[in-house]
Amino acid sequence: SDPVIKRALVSVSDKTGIVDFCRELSAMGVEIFSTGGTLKKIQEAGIEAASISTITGFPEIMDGRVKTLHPKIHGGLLAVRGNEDHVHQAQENGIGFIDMVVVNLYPFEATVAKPDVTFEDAIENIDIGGPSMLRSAAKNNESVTVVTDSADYAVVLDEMRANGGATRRSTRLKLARKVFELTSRYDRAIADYLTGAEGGDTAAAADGIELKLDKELDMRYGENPHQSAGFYRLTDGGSSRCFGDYFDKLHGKDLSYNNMLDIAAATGLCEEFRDGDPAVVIIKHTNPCGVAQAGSLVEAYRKAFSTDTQSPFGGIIAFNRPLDMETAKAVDEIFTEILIAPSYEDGVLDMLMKKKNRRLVVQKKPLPSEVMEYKSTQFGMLVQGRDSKIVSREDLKVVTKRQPSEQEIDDMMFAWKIAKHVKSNTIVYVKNGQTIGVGAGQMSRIDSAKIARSKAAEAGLDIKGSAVASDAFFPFADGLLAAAEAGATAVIQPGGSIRDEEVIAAADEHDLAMVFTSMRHFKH
Ligand code: 93A
Repeated sequence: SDPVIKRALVSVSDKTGIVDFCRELSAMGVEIFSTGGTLKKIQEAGIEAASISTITGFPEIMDGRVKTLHPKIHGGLLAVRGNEDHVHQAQENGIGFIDMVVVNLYPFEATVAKPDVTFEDAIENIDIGGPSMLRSAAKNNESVTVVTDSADYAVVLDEMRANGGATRRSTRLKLARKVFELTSRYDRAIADYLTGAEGGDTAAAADGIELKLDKELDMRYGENPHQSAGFYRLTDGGSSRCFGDYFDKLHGKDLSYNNMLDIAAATGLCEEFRDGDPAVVIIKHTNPCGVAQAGSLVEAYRKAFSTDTQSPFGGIIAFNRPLDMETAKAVDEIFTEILIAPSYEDGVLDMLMKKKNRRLVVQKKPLPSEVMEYKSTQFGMLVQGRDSKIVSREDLKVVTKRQPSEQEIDDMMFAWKIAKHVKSNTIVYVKNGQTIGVGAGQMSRIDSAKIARSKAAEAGLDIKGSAVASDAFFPFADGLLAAAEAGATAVIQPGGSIRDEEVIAAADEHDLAMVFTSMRHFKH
């Protein structure tokens, strides 16, 4: 028969209706045990109740992180009443049965929905003891009644009154099912929040989050003078970021809207070379017009600049090393809008500050890699995780008869890192750690390839023996044949076209070495 409820454990964050419920339980002779805040509330209402500590013999410790996690609680909930061994062990260990659990959880979802929630705050609101009691009670639903929804208080009371102080089996089962539905939702919310905090599964993490924008910088205008604009600190879920967190502007006029986009493009690409040799990235209208890596910063600058000696005027340059005097003097030969470096060596700032309009920026720390990216349209907002992945040498799959040489692999890897940061369609030629030609943002891949090739010719750079990267697969052999004809000997591309076989055959025919990355890098 249904067990009469004699002892109840009550621990609720949402205290709605709890006083009335406990008053009725108490009137039916149920002994009530409770945690800190809940106990206070029901005792203040004049209802007889005892602290959980009278059961556990333990105080609430670690700021309440451990209050009900104790064998005297879980033994009392989980013991199978009809099992002699269980009953015997309970007696031996001074464990009294608990027949009812009334628990609702720390408001995790409400907490992380707050725009200014901190990560610590979110973590503290992960309830451990509550779900544990709910699960123990729900597992032992044959004997234990578990109530987690204040909407069920009245139903449970009615049933107890009609049933000699006991609930019915069907009700206990239904209540147990409710528990596991709640705890799985609860855990899902935690996992989603943590994914958001690490920037992973964006589709799940972005749902329901609130974005908060706080003006950080005024801007004279937007992309064009007739558009108003500003720069804002962005807070999304658990993370928050603004320009000043990562950069200091040491000199020059206010940064403009377009400057911000170019700084993002320059530093985003430069970070691909954070750990390697000295590297220089020259950006114009968010696309790289020259990138190089060399034994010294000045050499890297000269190589990057030689890719295209026209476009860098009014461009943005990022360095992966402290800016030294020799490089600074080379840079000073032309007008540059913005220089971005991790620091400036002695005397360099003074020299560079002579040009009033040139902005000098320090990047204080690496940019966050796993943040969500937002792009607004007139009809809503797109959200995606960052394209933070880059293939490693080990990921490259050689698909041609000819294996690439070490130099070709180096150049293909270098070209691939750059291609990721160029607007699609992208074709990048690279030789000896230097861009030879960049074709960006064309509607057809063939046109990007033509532009890359003609840029190389214009700059008088030898494209023969270069590596070429394509941000997405070559749909036909023609693009590849054009690259071979231009003089490329190695090709890096995602692969995955239905005509891959044709493309590979063409590569073999021209003695190219080609690798597939199985990852594309569209950039719109
Ligand atoms: O921090 S906990 O995970 N550790 C526990 O041992 C514990 N026991 C109950 N949270 C715990 N609770 C939760 O405390 C309950 O789930 C309930 O939400 C809350 C009620 O606390 P109070 O009675 O102090 O307001």
